[in-house]
Amino acid sequence: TAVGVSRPHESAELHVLGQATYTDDIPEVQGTLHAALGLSSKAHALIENADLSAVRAAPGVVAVYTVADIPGTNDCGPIIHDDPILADGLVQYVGQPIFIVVADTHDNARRAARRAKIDYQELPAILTPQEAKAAQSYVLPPMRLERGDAQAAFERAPHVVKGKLYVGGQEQFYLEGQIAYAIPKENKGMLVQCSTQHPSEMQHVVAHALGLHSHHVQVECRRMGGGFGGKESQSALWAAAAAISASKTRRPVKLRADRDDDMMVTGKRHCFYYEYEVGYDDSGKIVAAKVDMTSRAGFSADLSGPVATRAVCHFDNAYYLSDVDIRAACGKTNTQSNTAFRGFGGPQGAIAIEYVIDEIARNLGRDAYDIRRLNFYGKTENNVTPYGQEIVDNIIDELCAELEESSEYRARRAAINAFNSGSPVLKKGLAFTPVKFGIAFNVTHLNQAGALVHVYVDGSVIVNHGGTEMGQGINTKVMQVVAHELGLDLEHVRASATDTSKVANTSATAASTGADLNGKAAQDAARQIRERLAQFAAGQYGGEAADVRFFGNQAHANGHSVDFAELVQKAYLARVQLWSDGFYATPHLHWNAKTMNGHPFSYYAYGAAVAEVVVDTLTGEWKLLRADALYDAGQSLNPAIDIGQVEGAFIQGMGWLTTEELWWNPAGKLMTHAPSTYKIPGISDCPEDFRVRLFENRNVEDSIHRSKAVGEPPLLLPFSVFFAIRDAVSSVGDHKVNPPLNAPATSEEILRAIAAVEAAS
Ligand code: MTE
Ligand code: LUZ
Ligand code: MOS
Repeated sequence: TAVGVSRPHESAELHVLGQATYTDDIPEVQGTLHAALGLSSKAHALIENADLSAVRAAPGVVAVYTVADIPGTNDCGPIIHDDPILADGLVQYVGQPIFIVVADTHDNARRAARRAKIDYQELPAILTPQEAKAAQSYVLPPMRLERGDAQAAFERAPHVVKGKLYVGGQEQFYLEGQIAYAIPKENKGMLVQCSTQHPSEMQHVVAHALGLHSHHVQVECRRMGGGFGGKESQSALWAAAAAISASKTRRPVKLRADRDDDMMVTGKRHCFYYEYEVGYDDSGKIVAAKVDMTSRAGFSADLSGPVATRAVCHFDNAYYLSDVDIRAACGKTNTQSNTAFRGFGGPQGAIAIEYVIDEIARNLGRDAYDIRRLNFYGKTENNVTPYGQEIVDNIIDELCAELEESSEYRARRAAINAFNSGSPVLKKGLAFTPVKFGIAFNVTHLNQAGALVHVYVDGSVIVNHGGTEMGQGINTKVMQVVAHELGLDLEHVRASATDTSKVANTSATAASTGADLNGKAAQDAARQIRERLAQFAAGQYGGEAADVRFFGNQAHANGHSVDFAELVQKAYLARVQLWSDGFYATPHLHWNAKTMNGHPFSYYAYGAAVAEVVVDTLTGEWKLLRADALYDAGQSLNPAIDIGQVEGAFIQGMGWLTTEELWWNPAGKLMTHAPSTYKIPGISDCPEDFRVRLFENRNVEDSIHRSKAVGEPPLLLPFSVFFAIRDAVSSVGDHKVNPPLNAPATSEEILRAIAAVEAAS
């Protein structure tokens, strides 16, 4: 069997040999030009005059384009069309593209872009979610989900905890930056090779920008060097700018962002500001919850609406909240337009309730893990989410029990208490946090996928599907599914680049659904070919088509075993169709956006983690000593890849909550726009003792081979690191004071929290 077994990533060897082709590695067509973007230096201003003569006169410059040169629509926004490709008289953040310069080389284009002389008339700028909330400045109408009667429940609640929290954003920091290479083709055609999670959206945006139809535009992506959500919608600007330039010059044009431009121009994970109020009883059971979240959406809507919806639908995390009032608003700010990032609002929703539970535990003098368990969803009662979905696959108790034991949580808690009582400067902390994550696009119609499987006459197989490879291993998994369906070893199957001319109208590879959706679509295609071959084999060897089996690179029919390649050869001569399309649409999904009620998720993925840290209370430095993570991948299609996903997400989420700090200066310029000032985790930040395992489970939903998605949910596992740090800080005050710790918990933030605890003790 090809599924359910660990297989190396299909490109692993190419990756390590440096032979995997990324967009910038594609051999350039003769005559290729290079573009760069001219960016706004003001956060909010009217452009009074743009003098681009020095740009035009710069060495190597071939052309300069502004909004007036766009043949079609000046828009690269998904869903809501409020994202100009080039600023049209108004700039709304520092870094907003104003013009495109096309030159003979990449360096000449970048040097020329800096020569612009632009006069601005500055306008007042809003930079933070708090300011946006105060000014009621939103990119979309605020949303609200209510269940029960939170107000009445508060009046009955024996205790109430109330507070504010700020959780910062995060740069995707894909290793391969944004890039697009546009090549004009005959008869208005345009080929765009780009690094994108969403080739179909790039096709639509480019077609509109050029005033063409979708059939004029072909978008291809072999692979990305990471996307992490940052190339779901925001690869569009680069694709459009390259295509506009190629269309005007009638020459191939490549636009490759350098890291600083990439970080200045593109959106990131939304930071969130919360005001919360939660009522609980003497045992620590939550009886009422109210939260008001405001995200920093940036200057336009982009995907902020669905991100906020997912935040609302993950505020419960793994907990039954009977009476709730959950509000979310997308603050319009004069900053980059924030976008998808692994978890897509889910982490931002769930961390708020975890923060509150942490406080309830401290207020009651109890272990936070015990308060968490007390509030878990039930199996047959207390099992309906605030948005009305019944949870039918709850395994959080079993999963946590297993991790509690394997991590030796209780014994280590006692050991840490003993250590801390004898250690005045170094303080250890421990935390156990659970995850429940809903799987499906919360926008129902996006839950569809297509695939195309070709069996060639020599018996080799190629699969093309609508998903994109960003390192997560979707191609490997889809190849495994196809190989399994046809009874072949994996090396007989190859995956081709994602291409809008092969599978049409695809969804973004996002919401962790890539393998779920495209795996099912590819299975559907392969199944049809297998059924035709079975029919043919039954005709050749007798017996029923339904009894023909495919395994071991052979077909087994009525006592005969025939090599797959031989059967294929014969079937071809008999004019049997040896290729097929396939399609899949996730069943049972519905959602009412007005009432925020329905069945938005196909199933839930679960997990839990335990983290142990040591904090130096004099410097704020800390270290993750040990992390244990247990994740429910259902019947994993490929355990090795899934464990890699959990490890990567854990470290990435840890970076978000600890060291990765985005900082805008008072004029609204992002100052942390390079790795010199923006600290992502390095290998030395990974715990020496890192124990990641998959929980034995089977999806109750009919997912592809009963597996579960893995891409995003493990990003929530390092909540355990954040709360372990908070635990260590809280030991400074004998766990009697709730440390006011915002994220990221940088060393400075940790020192501030320690000072606050000391002052209150
Ligand atoms: N893993 C790698 N190596 N690189 C990535 O860019 N993106 C993540 C996750 N894992 C990403 C990754 C995100 S944001 C998503 S939504 C999923 O992969 C998408 O892929 P899948 O749906 O096929 O799991
Ligand atoms: N919903 C979601 C979405 O849950 N995840 C996504 O990545 C997404 N992208 C676009 C629209 N809705
Ligand atoms: Mo992932 S944030 O859904 O691309």
